Amino acid sequence: MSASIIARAVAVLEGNWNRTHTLPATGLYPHQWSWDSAFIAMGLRHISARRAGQELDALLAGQWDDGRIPQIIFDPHRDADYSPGATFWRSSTIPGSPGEVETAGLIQPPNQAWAVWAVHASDPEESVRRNFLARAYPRLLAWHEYLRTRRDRRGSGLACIVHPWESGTDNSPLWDEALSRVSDQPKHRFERPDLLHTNSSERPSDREYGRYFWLAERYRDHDCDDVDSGYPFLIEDPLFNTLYAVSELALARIAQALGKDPQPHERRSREITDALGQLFSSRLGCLGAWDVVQDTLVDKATINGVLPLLLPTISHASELVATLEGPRFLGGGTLLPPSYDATAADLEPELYWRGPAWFNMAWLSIIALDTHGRAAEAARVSANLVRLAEENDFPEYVNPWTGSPHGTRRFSWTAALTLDTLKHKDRKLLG
Ligand code: 2M8
Repeated sequence: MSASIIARAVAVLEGNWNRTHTLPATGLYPHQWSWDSAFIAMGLRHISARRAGQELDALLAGQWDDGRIPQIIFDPHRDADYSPGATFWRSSTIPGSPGEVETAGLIQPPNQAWAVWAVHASDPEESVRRNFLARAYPRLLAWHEYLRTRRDRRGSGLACIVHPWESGTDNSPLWDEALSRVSDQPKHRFERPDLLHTNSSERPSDREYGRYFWLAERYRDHDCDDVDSGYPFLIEDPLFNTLYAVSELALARIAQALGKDPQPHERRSREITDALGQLFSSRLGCLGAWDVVQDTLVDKATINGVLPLLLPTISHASELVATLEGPRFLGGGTLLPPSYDATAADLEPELYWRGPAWFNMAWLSIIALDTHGRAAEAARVSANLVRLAEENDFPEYVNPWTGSPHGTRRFSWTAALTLDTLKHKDRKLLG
């Protein structure tokens, strides 16, 4: 099995490679996405650490003066193929954007430092030859400084997202209430080129897109300025902040490798981890999200709220393990963990982030389970991840119970994380 699946996963990544980076999928997602590139690098490093480094270099080249690493770096030749594209964002007219490339103004979850460390560790000699860590470190520092100074909107120690797209879990039920307060009538008349590549029943609705555009438009029209008062969508997402804390641990390793002091990063990671503990809901047995505008906990069980288990010192770890292994996620006959509570009446098993199982979340769950000594369940999820990827041509997501494939196929992070899963047995965080 393994030889042919490795060859096929490599072929997906080769086919989606575009000069300096990997497209998530050639039709549906024709640009470079931030957290996709970090997940992709986790797999690419097993084929070529050099290419994985290039992928991350290309991403870091899109950094803005304020430190943000943008959600998307656009390929100018494909502007008509994805919406909103470079023409919508017109980033080069916004002060502080990078001159060389056009980007989105939003961000995505901060898994980039984790990926930089993983790529370095996979081939330290190649990394040193390319001066990879020394070049990446100041950029990653600026990125985390941006999150700390511009995105901690209530002084909790956690970073806020200002748009569902920034979570990477775009139409998760976690954002429903906040979105219901947002107008669905943007000025921009948007197209839906995404619907040329997937069934509309597997994508957000036009109404949701209206709200996404309204928020993006408002953010863009304020020059993507994070001190815009009266902004209606400010949420602390538990997964975004978990990856932030993991990435601080990675920065500690990077600092040490460069002969610098790792302690500030270890301290910062602890602060984020402790602050995350405040989002725990004992009713759910996992974390909710914090709505900063309403000052309330969004009390819904999603995979975002279970994955803080990635952090070895997260509080309520035994409850989180029980929730991940219980009926809401892995205990109810599912093959991979659903993105939303399997016991929720409104779960939709084939609709994007409202129920389907995603391979990046399954991969993170494997590491979380191994981190907390649950090797047998980690091995079961690993075997299912590899089998469902192989049988279905590396789909974007699957029905958690039947494993039927949905969304696009030959999806890059599915292929990359399959390669990484095949490579590792007992996973350790940052291993
Ligand atoms: C999806 O999000 C984009 C917007 O960023 C979209 O729906 O068009 C999400 O699954 C996100 O997590 C992912 O990074 C992106 C590209 O794969 O697609």
